Amino acid sequence: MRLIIGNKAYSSWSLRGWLAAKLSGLPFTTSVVPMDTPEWMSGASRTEMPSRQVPVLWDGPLAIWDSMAIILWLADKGGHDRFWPRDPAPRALAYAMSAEMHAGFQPLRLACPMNLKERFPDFVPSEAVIANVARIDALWSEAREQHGAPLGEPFLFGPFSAADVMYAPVVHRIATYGLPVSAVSRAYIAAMLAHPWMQEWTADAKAETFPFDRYPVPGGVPV
Ligand SMILES: N[C@@H](CCC(=O)N[C@@H](CS)C(=O)NCC(=O)O)C(=O)O
Repeated sequence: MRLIIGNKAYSSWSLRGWLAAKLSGLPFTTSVVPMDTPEWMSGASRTEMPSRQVPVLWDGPLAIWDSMAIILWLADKGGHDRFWPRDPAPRALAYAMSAEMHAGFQPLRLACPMNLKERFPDFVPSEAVIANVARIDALWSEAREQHGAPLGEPFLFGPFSAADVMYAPVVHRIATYGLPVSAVSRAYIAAMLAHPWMQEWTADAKAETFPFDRYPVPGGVPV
């Protein structure tokens, strides 16, 4: 399989696709297509992207685009239990909160783009961003307290799962913009940032040299 992604420093949906591929345990190669180059803007570098977006997974002749479809495909192929909790109560919550992330939280996504090259120590969140973060904090706390912590593992539902894949860029956003969350969520963020796949992605992101200024948030400090 071949996964096509955008800039690791900035493409939050690409991070989800890549983490899903890692979680599948299946062999895959990764092609990074730099975003916002003249080739990207003209579409010349996006001929293998049916929706003209990243991520796209090519499995032989089949294209699977969109992070949620990639999770579904890889869970079919790599084993459902690798991706989702088996018991009904945690599985219901994992499905619902992953879908809520995939479809929502626009204020947070617009105001706080994923950026692995900078931090924003003086960032002042709007009320809408605070409300998004409070909702995410409540979801994370429910997952951790009712399902993750009792299993003795640090991720939302215990072992690293598709729900962690879906929220991974939010972990970065909260850390990058210093957004306020509970102690339970802070511990979850620390566990996520220490995960070897997150560390591998971040190291690659920091080494990227592609020019990119789509998200000009003021006050950035290089990290
Ligand atoms: N719903 C899609 C969203 C994918 C998406 O918005 N990808 C962005 C990059 S993070 C993209 O390719 N945008 C097209 C563009 O920048 O022109 C998914 O879940 O994968």
